Amino acid sequence: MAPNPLRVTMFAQKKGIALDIHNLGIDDTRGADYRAINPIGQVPTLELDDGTHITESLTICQYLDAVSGPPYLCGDGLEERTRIAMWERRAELQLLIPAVEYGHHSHPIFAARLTQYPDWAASIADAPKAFLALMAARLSDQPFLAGPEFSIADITAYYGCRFSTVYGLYPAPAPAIVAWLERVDAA
Ligand SMILES: N[C@@H](CCC(=O)N[C@@H](CS)C(=O)NCC(=O)O)C(=O)O
Repeated sequence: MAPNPLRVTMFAQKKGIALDIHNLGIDDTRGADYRAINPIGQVPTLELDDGTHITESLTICQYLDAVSGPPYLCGDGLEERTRIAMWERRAELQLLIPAVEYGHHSHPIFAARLTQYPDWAASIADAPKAFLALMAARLSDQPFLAGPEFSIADITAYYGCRFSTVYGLYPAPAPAIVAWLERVDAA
């Protein structure tokens, strides 16, 4: 259900990589057992066959991309990698994080889990819509966020868009965004 594990799950699916997925409950990440694996207490974590743990969703995706074959969703070659990294970072900072943080600081489901600051939520409420407007303009003359190829930038933006909708920040998606969501689903 959480956006960062969903990013990794979609990335693996699109690459055709089978992961053995263990879903954790919302309180499991706070336990000592999980903290021994990821001291930050967040999901996702990738466990390799040799017991190595890799955390941070983007890092996990970059690892999966590097150890699997093409198409390389983090890019192939300097120009493509740089362009995709730029748009992925923009999508994370301008869209996914504001949408998720808005939810954390406004939705009742998180009230018992963290100290909510509604003013903070209100101050970032317009960011996702602004980035999605920029995206809609870009997507009117190219198929995917970073350019002609489907990439990790689309996956990050996809969940930013979905969670913006869930939290009521983007109730009426632009036609170019609706068409792009369908392209991402089909990629
Ligand atoms: N930078 C981390 C962020 C991970 C993150 O925020 N995970 C959330 C779920 S989407 C989480 O574990 N929240 C539980 C908590 O913070 O206690 C990543 O991309 O892997």
